[in-house]
Formats: sequence, C-alpha cells, structure tokens
Amino acid sequence: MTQMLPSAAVLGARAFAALAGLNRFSDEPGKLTRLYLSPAHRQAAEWVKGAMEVAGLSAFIDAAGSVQGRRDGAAAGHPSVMIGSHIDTVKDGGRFDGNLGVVAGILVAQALRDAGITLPFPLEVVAFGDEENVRFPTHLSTSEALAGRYDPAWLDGRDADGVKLSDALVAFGGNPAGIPALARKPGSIRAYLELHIEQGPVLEAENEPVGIVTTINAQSRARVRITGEAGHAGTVPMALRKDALTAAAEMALALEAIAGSHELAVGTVGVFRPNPGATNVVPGAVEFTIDFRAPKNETLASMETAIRARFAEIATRRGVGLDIVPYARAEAVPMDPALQEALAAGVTKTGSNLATRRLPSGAGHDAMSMAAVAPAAMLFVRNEKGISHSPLENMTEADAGIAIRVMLETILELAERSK
Ligand code: HGY
Ligand code: MN
Ligand code: MN
Repeated sequence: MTQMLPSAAVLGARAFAALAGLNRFSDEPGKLTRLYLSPAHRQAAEWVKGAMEVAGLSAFIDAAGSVQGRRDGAAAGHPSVMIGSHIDTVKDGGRFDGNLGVVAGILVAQALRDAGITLPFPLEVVAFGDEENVRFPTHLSTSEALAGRYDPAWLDGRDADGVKLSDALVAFGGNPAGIPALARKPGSIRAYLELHIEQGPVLEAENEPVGIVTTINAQSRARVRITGEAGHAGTVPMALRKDALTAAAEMALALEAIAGSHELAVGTVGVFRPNPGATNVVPGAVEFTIDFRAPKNETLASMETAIRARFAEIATRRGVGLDIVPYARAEAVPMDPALQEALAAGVTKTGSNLATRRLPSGAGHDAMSMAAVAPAAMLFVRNEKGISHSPLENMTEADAGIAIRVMLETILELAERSK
C-alpha cells in the first residue's frame, strides 16, 4: 500500500510550495506577522480552507477563527485522528512555526486520498488561530475552545490598540456565542498529533532530522504595571525620583537571575512600554510582560514565589506601585506514551537509519490544550540552529519531507492498530 504514497522528497517539495502560498499573508509587508483575527489571519484561513478542500477534506472556519477539515473513515462512529497546529505567528516571525504542522496535515490527507486509502477512522486537520497569544491576553484560546476550556473572560481582553477580542472576532467573521459548542466530547478524538519545528538546538546538534516529544514544559505569563511619578528630567533630584522605568528594569534583571538559579528554567521580559516615553520626562509608568517556564510544576511555583517577593521588595524600596496580573498558566503536559510509540514506529518505517530520539519541549503548543481532551503527541523536526520567532527561522525541504512522511506512516500505523 505504501508504494502508492509520495516519497519524503516529494512531500518536502509540496510542503515548501504550500508554505510559499500560505506565507504570502502577513499584516506587515516584508515581514511575517499574522496576528489572531487580523486581516492576514482571515486571508490565511481562507487559503487553508481551500487547500483542505483540494486535499479531499470538508472544511470550515469555526466560531473561534480556527479552520477545521475532516474526511470520514470507512465506518461511522469511530473517534477521529486529528493533525493540528497553528497559522498565527509572532511579530516578524518565522515561516515554519505552526504553519508547517498545518501544511503537513493537509499533505497527509491529500496523499491518502490520492492513494485511494480510506482510514478506519475520520481524519481531521485543524489550523488553530491563537497559539502565540501575541495580540490578546489569552492562552492557546482556539485549541482550548476544542478542549472545552475556553475562558469567557478572554472575550473582554483588549489588544494594544484597545480593540476587544469579541469585537475583533465578530469583525473576522467569527461568533463568540458559538465558541462553547466547539468543545469536543472526551473520547471523540482518538489521537491528536502535531508536527512542529523543534525551535531548539538538540536535533541539529545530534544530526537527527526528527525527534519525539516527551513533555511540554510548564509556563506562566503575566502583565506587570509599575506606577511611579513622572517628572522633569532636568529638575527632579535623583534621590527624590519615583522612576517607574528603572524600577521595572531592576525587576527584569531580577527575573533573569531567578530563572538562572532554577533548574532548566527560563524567564523573559518581551514587552516593555514606558510611559510617556519622552526623552526629557522621568517615566511615570511602565507596562511590561513576564514569561517564565520550567520542566517541572514545582520549579515554576518556586520561581513565582521568588518573583513576587523580589518585585515587591524593589517596588517598596523605590516607592513605586506594583500590579502583577497573571493571564496564562499551564502545567507541564506529558505526551501520551502509546502515541509516542506510534510515532516511533512511523519514524522507523520512514527510515531505518532514523533515531527515535525523545526530548522535552521548552516551547508551548496547542498540544497542551488538546491533551485535555485526547491522547496527544508531537513530532519535532530539526530547524537551523534552533532559531525561531525570528525571520531567520529556517529548515531544509528534505527534513520537512522526512517529518511529513513520518506523520503519514504514523497515521497508517494507527490504522493498522485499530484493526
Ligand atoms: O511561546 C511559545 O512557547 C509558543 O511559541 N507560543
Ligand atoms: Mn508554534
Ligand atoms: Mn511560536
């Protein structure tokens, strides 16, 4: 049966051609910025829906803005196997983060349809729209919708321009009231599989094209607001200042030190907005974000305690106000062991010389949400120097082809196991 299937080389070429089509849609000319519910997201969603239909899937854009495609199995009533990832990006992001996993699902469906193979279970492909959570204070909201864990408070969240998520969703063509109905019943999805670039250095360092994810690290994000006193940069004596920016800067360095002193942890201040932001004004306020992660939940909890204590001490000593507003928290999510084995079988069938390397994920993924409603597993594919969330993100067509062929072989392995 597998002789009818496209080779890894053909799949890689198809993937790069599809990504070139999909990545025309950006909110910023000359960069790849495709934020949730933006005009570029709408264009990309329409493109994905069309590509799904060409591949033999019936497809629609759902109430939360994700694109869902489905091809029925040989018999009714079986739980589906879903391949998913996301088509939203960070600002000035890379071409492969999320997009590759969606294109992979479409190409797997197309290859099975072209080979005349009907699976014993429905095959679904989903392009989630809010995995990066860059525009609104949400956390994996579109996959959480399918997991039945959508937080209605997200609808009231606002972006940097003050646009409310619910208003943006309606303008996009979505339907806030229709989100609860997106929740999948436990047992209705037999497996959720996601192909994603590693966004780290391990596979490249070990000269392996693919790897199997064991666990997705725990993570927490918060918005922090520092309130000091704006003043004339030329007249306010240093000893009398309540400089919000220098207080925030000391907190950013404290986060860095805390992350550095916890095992395999990371901590990042990615957004830093001083106000009013004028050369000759002592900043009266600063809004910044913190993002910290660790492989173990208890490490994350210890970091959170240290962060709150250090930030409070700095605020008191400097006489500024401190407001920490957490908006996203995810426990570490182990990947399903049986699905990891199915992926390992898919790797071996693709190339006996390929290692079934296991490794954790420092990055978050929609698989964290989907693991709440289905067994979930992820396949990593090597990307150049592990660079991601950057226009320098790159990978080879050959590796993309190998990874998509592994996904194809894994789906066939699951079909075999359901006999
Ligand atoms: O931030 C993350 O871990 C993911 O890329 N959204
Ligand atoms: Mn991603
Ligand atoms: Mn990302």
